[in-house]
Amino acid sequence: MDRSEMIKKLKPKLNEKRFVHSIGVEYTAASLAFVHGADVTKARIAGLLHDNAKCIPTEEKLKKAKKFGLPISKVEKDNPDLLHGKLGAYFAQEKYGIKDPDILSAITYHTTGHPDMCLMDKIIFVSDYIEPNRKMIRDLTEIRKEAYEDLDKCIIHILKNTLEYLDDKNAVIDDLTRETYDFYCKNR
Ligand code: DGI
Ligand code: FE
Ligand code: FE
Repeated sequence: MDRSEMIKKLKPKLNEKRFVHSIGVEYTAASLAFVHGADVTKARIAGLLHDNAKCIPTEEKLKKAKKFGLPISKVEKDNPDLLHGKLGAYFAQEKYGIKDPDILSAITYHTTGHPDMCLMDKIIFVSDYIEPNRKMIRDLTEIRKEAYEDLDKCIIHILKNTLEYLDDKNAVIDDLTRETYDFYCKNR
């Protein structure tokens, strides 16, 4: 499937803001792939498709994940929006014909990250946070700079701020989010 076909399929699944964000992640992922030596074409596809399941209503996410036999943790059951990565990877495979494991993994883990990410996982995780249409959040200028200079430092910074943000909101923190943070702090 070429890019214009993917866009034709993707656009009606998203609202305007989410579509604009997805294009932003596509190009940000391409620029990070230039700098860090990853496959630019794969980075663009993963970026474009990463949130393809984001706009499915919350309870529908849970229903669909069950229907497709995807693994669902307790935290995901209680916060089904967290499932949009796993569901997105499922649809990438089934609806967009993506077979590449790097692309599917990057989509799966883009919200929480996971310990010991491969380069493509890191690029999508970071692009999602720094793309130009994101509203300015704390440290974003510095985090954007780190993305091009020191990817692991950037990941730690993003996770630190996300954990603080979730803590302030008293949101339940997914095990993977904390495990990812601990892993990258330990491995510096
Ligand atoms: O889908 P996007 O908005 O582009 O970005 P995303 O996939 O990173 O999702 C961001 C949301 O996910 C944000 O509201 C914070 C939330 N989130 C990230 N990690 C966790 C989390 N929510 C909970 N409850 N637990 C987490 O560990
Ligand atoms: Fe997302
Ligand atoms: Fe996103």
